[in-house]
Amino acid sequence: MNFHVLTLFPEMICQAMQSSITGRAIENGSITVEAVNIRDFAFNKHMKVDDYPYGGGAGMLMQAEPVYLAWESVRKRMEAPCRTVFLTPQGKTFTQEMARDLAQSRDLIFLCGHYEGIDERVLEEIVTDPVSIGDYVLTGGELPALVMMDAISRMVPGVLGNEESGENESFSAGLLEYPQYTRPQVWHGKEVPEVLMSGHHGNVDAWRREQSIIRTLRTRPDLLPQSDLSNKEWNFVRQLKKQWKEEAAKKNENV
Ligand code: 6GU
Repeated sequence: MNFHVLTLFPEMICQAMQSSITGRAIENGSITVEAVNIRDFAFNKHMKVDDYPYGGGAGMLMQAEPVYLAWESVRKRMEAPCRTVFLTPQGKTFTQEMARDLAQSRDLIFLCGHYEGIDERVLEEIVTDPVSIGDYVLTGGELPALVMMDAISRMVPGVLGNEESGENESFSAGLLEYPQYTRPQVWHGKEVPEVLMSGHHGNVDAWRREQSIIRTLRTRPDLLPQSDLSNKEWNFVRQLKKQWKEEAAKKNENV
């Protein structure tokens, strides 16, 4: 998997990608990361790449030509047409499913905007996938591009160890991850749940599954309809809801 990032802050991309698991993936050749500085494609002596918006309004826009030339410098080295992701709050919200889909490509181009945006005409010509990472506003597309490359890298063979699979985690079964514990057995007076010390794998698996359901119902109930719950587990969910409702009512009586 080859990532090509068009940005005004190439050092931000390289620094972050060279750390931790993505850093190891670069070293073992599973992924490559190329950061292309859009400013290198400025066509004036001041290296200026932004200008005022026609029609007025706050802030500056990135001009079409430097962005196009930067993109073209990457694209011309490629045999096949290549997906170009534009990081923008106006895009489709990034999901695990999109990560899985994008991980099928051999090359991906990411275009990071800055200032108040980019001239629409170049976006029309080069962008295949406008993507947002959530409903909040950031100062630029670099952090979102890093978020996406991290999530996509995990799906690439050879990036994670053999034991961990990119799919065998929180979102794959549609449930949140269960709580985990390591030594010591008692910390700040809190004991590790006894079932985990029992050595009974069946009971451990059942407890973990139950904890996943409890957590998901508590913080992300919206995920449950798309999860793989059995009829018995749905009954457990109904029982939990009833129990929590009663507990909340009792608490209200006391105030
Ligand atoms: Cl992709 N860009 C910016 N600037 N802000 C965002 C975003 C992207 N996704 C969420 N907020």
